[in-house]
Amino acid sequence: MLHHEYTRRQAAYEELINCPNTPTDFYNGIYTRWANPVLTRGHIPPIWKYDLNAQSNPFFMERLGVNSTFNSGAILLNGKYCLVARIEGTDRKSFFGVAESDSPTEGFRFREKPVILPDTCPEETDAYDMRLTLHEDGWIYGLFCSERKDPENSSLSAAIAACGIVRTKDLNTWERLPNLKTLRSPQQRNVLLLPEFVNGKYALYTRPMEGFIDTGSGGGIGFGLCASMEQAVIDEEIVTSKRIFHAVTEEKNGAGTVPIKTEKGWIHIAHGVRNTAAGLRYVLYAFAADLAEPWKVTAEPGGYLLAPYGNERVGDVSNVVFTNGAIEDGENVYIYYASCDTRLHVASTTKAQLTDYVFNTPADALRSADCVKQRCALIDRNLEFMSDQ
Ligand code: M1P
Repeated sequence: MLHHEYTRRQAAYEELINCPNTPTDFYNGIYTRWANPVLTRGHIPPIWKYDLNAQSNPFFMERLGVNSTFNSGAILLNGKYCLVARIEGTDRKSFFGVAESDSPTEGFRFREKPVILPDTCPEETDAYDMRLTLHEDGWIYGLFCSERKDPENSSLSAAIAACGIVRTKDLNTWERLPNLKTLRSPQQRNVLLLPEFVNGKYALYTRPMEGFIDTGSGGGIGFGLCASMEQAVIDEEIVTSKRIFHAVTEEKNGAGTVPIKTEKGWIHIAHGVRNTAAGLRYVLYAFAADLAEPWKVTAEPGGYLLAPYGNERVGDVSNVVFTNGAIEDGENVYIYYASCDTRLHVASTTKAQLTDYVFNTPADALRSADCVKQRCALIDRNLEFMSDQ
């Protein structure tokens, strides 16, 4: 017999999914923040967690709990806004689920079952943070972090991060390809594929790392070319957006959304990390890369684009915002960002706003004295302008 509690749980789930979203009054002129998260653990269908049978589950317990739904790849497919979310079970293992909606800001519902990736990598313990690229070769590629125990290190928490690669046409059937090999970097996370060939090759943004958490001598976001995605090998990685002392990227940074193509360049929304007395603080920042030579940064505004705000500050890994997916729909851009490795939000903007932000926001002046000069120059221009009115 179906457990009577199921009806209540299912009704609460439907109510959450059908809850309309509204823009908040947060203002910076760059993007609109939306009030409700687009994905939370409440968006997981009850059938994924409970045994519905009253006989085998008399207390209607969660048999396979879900802790969080966050860092999502994003793509517009057949008119649907699709998110390939990182879902973390209460057992700490992450897996992927496709949630889709007719709207970019609300109504996301997971497909019937989680994503089943071909299990070709027996040493892989965890898989997370997929970045989806609709490439001009016709495939949708998913690049994600494939994590395993470091067999050479006796510490129980020593892990190795590599870039796993899958491809699909429909987000239902997935082909697994061999992991990316970067000949000069022992570990990789936050790798993404540009949608277009560069010099006839696949172009990837990487994040050279010496350790699992610390990037060590890795100077920032890397860029490399490879001839094939079926045996993806990158020999040389050029550092693009660099880590900078006393900037939002001082501790580390990493590519985020698939770059947004504009007339003036590829616009990246990446993450930057700094250390604080309260631990690492993750924010989003933006930069532009040259269209023809996408390893060259052509503009990088100072400071962050988006930082944890209000309730976004608190969660499993507090003081973190992170993105690995945005959707372009004509002129509109929807940035899906997670807070505190716990839930997923959306911010909406336009290509024109992002272009203006990236190319007309002053670069980091790097020193307090110069930052004060920068700000006084703005005030002086405003005073002069207002006196002319
Ligand atoms: O916990 C914050 C983020 O930490 C990692 O990002 P990075 O490799 O830049 O440190 C990732 O594990 C990411 O999933 C997570 O959100």
